[in-house]
Amino acid sequence: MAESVDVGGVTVWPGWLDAGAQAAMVEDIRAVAAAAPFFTPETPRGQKMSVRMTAAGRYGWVSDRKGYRYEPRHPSGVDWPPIPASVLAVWRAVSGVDRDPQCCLVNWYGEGAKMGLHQDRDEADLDMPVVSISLGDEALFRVGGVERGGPTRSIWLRSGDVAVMGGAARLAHHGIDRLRFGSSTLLPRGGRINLTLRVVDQRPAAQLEEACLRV
Ligand code: MD3
Ligand code: FE
Repeated sequence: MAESVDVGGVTVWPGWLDAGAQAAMVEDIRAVAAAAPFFTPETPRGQKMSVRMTAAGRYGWVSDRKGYRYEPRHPSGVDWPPIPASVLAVWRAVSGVDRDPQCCLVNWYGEGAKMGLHQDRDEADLDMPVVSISLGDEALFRVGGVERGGPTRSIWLRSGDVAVMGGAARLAHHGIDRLRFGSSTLLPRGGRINLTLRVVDQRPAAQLEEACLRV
């Protein structure tokens, strides 16, 4: 495996997945989307986001006029499908923690889609990292500090890259400025899929006690 790169406290592993593993993961995501179709989230103010979303795992992240939150079901009422084994394997290899993710958020970027600078802070245990997997077209990723308005750094994320946001970077502002649409042939009609893996809940009390007794 190649060396990792540090971008403002985010650890990026360029080319973590080879072409075959990327293609297999896309097939796994197609199956997720067949069970839990992509939808277009709206901000609480009623603005449509340019990214389409779905999820796998115990929880999915949804946003609509009621606000944004984790939900145990897809807007259609079905359970989210399980997180594919190929995706779980990446988390287990890079997260450095003993819990499995409870949400695999699937973001689908078409031509012109972007994601504004934001923090991910809807999860209860911020000691748990977020792991991101990029598939398809290259995307200009920007990361800043915990405070809004500070300096930012940018890096192109490419298909197969894995990023780990832990420690101080967990609350860093970040976003996707733009895609190089059509830069990858992984998705036949172009675009980008980003998977973000998250632990949503606080660790169960029984596990907390166990952890305390061990020290
Ligand atoms: C840095 N997604 O879903 S992934 C998101 O490419 C999100 O779709 C972007 O931001 C995407 O919330 C960026 C990389 C990422 C994810 C979470 C982070 C970077 C992060 C949390 C803290 C700091
Ligand atoms: Fe985010």
